[in-house]
Amino acid sequence: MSTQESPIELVTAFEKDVYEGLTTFPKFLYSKYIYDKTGDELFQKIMELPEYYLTRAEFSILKNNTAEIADIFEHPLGFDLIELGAGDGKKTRIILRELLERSAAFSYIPIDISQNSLDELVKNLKNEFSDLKVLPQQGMYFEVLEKLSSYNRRKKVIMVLGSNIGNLLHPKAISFLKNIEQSMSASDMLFMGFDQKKDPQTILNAYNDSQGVTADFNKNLLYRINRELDGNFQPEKFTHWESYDPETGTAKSFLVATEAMKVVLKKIRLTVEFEQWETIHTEISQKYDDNTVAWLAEQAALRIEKIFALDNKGYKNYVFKK
Ligand code: AVI
Repeated sequence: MSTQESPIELVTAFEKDVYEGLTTFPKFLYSKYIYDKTGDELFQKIMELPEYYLTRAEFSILKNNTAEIADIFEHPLGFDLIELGAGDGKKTRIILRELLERSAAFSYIPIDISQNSLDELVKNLKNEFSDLKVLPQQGMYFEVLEKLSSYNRRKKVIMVLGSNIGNLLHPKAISFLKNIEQSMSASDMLFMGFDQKKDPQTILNAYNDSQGVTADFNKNLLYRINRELDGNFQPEKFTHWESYDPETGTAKSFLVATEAMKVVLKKIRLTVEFEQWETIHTEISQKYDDNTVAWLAEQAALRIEKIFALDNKGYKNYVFKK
């Protein structure tokens, strides 16, 4: 149950989405809103956790196949390496170093919604690689991709690491891939990481770590609503809950109200009522197998050209062309 005391105009996308999510049954919030400054920092911590195998698995794949990946990326007329959701670029550095050592003609174009993370990334890269041409682009993936495709520049290699696509339900993942496909020409390629189905317990542990960092990350949604929408959520009254369905490969995160309560979001004049054990669904982290990735690719008119994997890592990087 929720009430809005008097109509108020919802201005930002955050306000609209929070309003919609908390007035719908069952309640939900979009995981993209976890990533403010605090959320970014918590995600950095997650990537260091012993249980969060994804980052290390992808790092090993890039490390063990660096030369072959660089061969696939390179083009005699040069190319643009465009990374969507660049983050801290820790894994990308492996490829950048190899390309620079080969004196490959390329520019690195990291795209991120957060100007802060871009500034930080560029500063660090400039320190480490003085010869690297970095052309950061702040914005939403799709807008920036559209802009880049209209330049009609040289070969584009689009990179999406970290199984970021897994935070999208299949229909949205397909639109994401379709959008990328539309920005590609025949010589362009897409290099993307997909976390794979594996022992269900390993997946549950990765999203419910023993130090509670993932719980804090999930609850950052409530802290952010408190900060930005003048809310009075008591995050300690919510439990972080993870589920994994080994049939569909979908890991789901929830925040569960441990008691009945009323929460007021003053800025959007909304009162939200929770019953005891009512849920807010906050995130999906989809796990894949080759058939599912092939199906997604087909839906987006892409074809798989090559798969990079390491034994027992349960993670794969795919090269797609159109
Ligand atoms: C960014 N994304 C791919 C992470 C994932 O694995 O779904 C976000 C995350 N959520 C909880 N832990 C990490």
